[in-house]
Amino acid sequence: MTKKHPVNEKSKQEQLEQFKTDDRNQALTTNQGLKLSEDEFSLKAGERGPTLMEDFHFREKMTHFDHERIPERIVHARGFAAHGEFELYDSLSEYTKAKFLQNPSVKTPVFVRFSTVAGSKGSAETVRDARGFATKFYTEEGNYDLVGNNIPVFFIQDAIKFPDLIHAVKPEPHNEMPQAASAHDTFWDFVANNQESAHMVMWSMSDRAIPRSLRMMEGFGVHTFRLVNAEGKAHFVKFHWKPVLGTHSLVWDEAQTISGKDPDFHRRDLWESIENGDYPEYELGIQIIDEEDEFKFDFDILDPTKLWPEEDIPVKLVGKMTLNRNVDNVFAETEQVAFHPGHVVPGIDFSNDPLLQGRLFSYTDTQLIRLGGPNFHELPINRPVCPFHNNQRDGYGRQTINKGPVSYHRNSLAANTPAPVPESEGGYAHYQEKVEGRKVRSRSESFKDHFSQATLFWNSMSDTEKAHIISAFSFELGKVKSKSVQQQVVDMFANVSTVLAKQVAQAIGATPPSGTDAPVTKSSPALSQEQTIKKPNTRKVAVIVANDFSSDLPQVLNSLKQQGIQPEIVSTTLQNVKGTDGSELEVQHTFLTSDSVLFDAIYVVGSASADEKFRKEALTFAQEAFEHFKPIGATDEGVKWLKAAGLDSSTGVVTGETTRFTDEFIEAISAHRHWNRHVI
Ligand code: HDE
Repeated sequence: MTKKHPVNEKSKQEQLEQFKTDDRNQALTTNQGLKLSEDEFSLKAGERGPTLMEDFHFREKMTHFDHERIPERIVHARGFAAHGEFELYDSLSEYTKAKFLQNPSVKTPVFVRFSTVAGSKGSAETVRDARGFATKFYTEEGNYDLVGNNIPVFFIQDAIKFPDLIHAVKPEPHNEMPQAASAHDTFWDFVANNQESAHMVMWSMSDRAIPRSLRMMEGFGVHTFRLVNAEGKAHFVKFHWKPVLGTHSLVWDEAQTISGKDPDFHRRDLWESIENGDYPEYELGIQIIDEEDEFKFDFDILDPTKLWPEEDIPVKLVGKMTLNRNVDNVFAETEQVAFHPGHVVPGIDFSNDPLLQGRLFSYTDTQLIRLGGPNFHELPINRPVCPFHNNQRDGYGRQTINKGPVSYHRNSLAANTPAPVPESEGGYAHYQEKVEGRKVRSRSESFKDHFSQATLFWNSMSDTEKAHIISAFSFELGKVKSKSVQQQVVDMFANVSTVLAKQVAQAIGATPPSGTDAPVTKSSPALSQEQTIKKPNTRKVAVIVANDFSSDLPQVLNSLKQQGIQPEIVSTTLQNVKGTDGSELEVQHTFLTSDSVLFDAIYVVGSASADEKFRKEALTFAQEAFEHFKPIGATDEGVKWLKAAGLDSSTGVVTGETTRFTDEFIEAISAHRHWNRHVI
């Protein structure tokens, strides 16, 4: 007898509501529900006497506190998450039978956790690193997790090397330095001696590793997966997330300053956007390869250090994810969420990528230590929205109360239930790939080209992006103490580009390689962020205003707001600033509490009555923004100040002298950065 699997009766949000509690206006109690009459003094033998063992309230409160922390994730410890929903554009039934990919009218609840990889839980968020992009889809057939990164390839080809990679990138064990940084000897020693890392290192030295916002970065499933349709036909696929706001980055100097000024920069940006109703959106894309075409490419599609060039295998956009709700409690949701690439639904299957195969073991294993036992699936954030039944029992933290004496299969006492369900009724059946081979510890010859795609990446970059990559290598290797490691890395990356290797060698005092690069035969424009969507909305502008600002200002600010731009007033104090016509503006930041690095653009207004100190502070903002290639606008007195500082006649600097000031400033903001300033 099989029971029909009830569908999505409850949205994830409704399910989570049952577990929420509001402690406001409630009596203070112990965890046993006992009301307490006092909570500030422990129970003592006399006012000046020793504390008594009998004080159960003190012991409960202190014991709970002592156990408040759980182990942080060994990787991706620093993360932030939000709820949302996924909507499909058109049925994907041609490729997969996954129910949530059939019907465009179904909204699938999702929970997405973004993260850095190397740093500890409290580390800064704008460090140079890959970003995790993990999505849990709560589907009617169970949870599906797409646990990806913002870089489409990985450092290694076989999961057995993951502990080595992570040991090398984490702070060095003898002195636990540096935190959340790859700029040290052991990481680069690993790179030079594990040359399969070349392609991903190119990405992590590029602007991709310092995203402007979690809302403005791509996501990739990295591995090749399989989609399987109702007829049992499979296709190889790669998954992509494409941010609707385009893919944008910080510049390195700015990223480092933000690490100090606001270590929470990315979570604040995500949190505030959602609170403002500027919901982050990402389109889901798939690249598809027919099974028959598996060997048609000049790379092995099982090799996770290879991407599928979008110009050869286009990305089909199949749906959109919108993040529209912040969490209520970071520990309960963001910290306790447990992702696993093995959380799949019928119609989604694996490839034999040896990195993916190893991940299929690692994630459950890590949850056991991190979440303290095998019942983490019962935590509210991890529960599927459909029912789950099996013969698993007991263990730490068990919440389900399974009724009846039977907890085994096969049985007669419960009519042999819970019972497996045939594939035709939704039971998961692994794709029947034909496999044969000898047991070997070795790697396929087809995995041995480590440099072609690293070169493809390099050749696809704009001149500015190339300059940033050279600076990133020069920074990172400049921090490496071992001359030998420095030289090994230069020699290794000469295989990618001698132009790159020579310039890095020059910067770090290593011996440059000889030779020149082969003529470029192939590039992939999709890899360059220069090609990305450029939009003004949600961009933050620091509007530097003093008393006696001109009466035109409110109109300019309104025009910016109409484009979804967020002007925020910066002044000397938090007192309202007053205009010449008596109007007032609320000040959000002072020169003390903010900094140009925390904004996308600067608008210097000033006024004739602003003093010298104000002018200097305003110019510090403008100068720094100028060096970070940011759009700068100026009207009124601000124009004179910029002129005097020589900042006026450069690209991306728009002054009130033009009659189209507002339009031009909006255009300059949309462009994100103005690279041809040659400031560095
Ligand atoms: Fe992970 N990875 N990983 N990883 N990974 C973890 O699982 C692991 C890899 C990724 O926000 C851990 O729950 C191995 C690639 C993300 O909670 C752990 C290998 C990609 C997250 C683990 C990889 C990822 C993790 C640590 C090599 C991109 C954060 C905590 C075979 C496709 C998820 C945890 C979150 C987390 C193992 C490589 C993405 C230890 C063994 C490639 C986004 O299980």
